[in-house]
Amino acid sequence: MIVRNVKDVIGTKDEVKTENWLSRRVLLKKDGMGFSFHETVIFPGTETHIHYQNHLEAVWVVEGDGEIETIADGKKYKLEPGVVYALDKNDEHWLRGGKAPCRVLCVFNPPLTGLEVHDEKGVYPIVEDEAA
Ligand code: 9YT
Repeated sequence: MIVRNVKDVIGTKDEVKTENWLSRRVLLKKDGMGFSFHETVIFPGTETHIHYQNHLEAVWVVEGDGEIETIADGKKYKLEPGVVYALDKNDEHWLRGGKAPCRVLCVFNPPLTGLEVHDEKGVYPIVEDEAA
């Protein structure tokens, strides 16, 4: 059995920070679960273009606020605690931080190795090596 505390990920290579968000990757591909599991904080007032062409992601909002807008149809969805969204069609979207830091729990299938940061098209590449 694997038992971890997110506190032990903070400040390690598995805490990935960008200008718009930070991601604490608590379970990764190397853990053999078939998915990865992260705590992500989206910073207030930020806007991130995301298009996970190689991954499915589900997101559970636990704190703060924000918005997503699906690019294909321009629909906007308010993010607040309790909201869950699933990018079941690899949906391209804008992710916007609100007034308070938005803390979410995310699952990725296939699992991230831990190295991934969005490229200029908002995509995470498939990483084949086991460097994580
Ligand atoms: C909600 C979302 O996709 N935020 C970007 C970071 C991502 N969740 C990650 O890499 O953990």
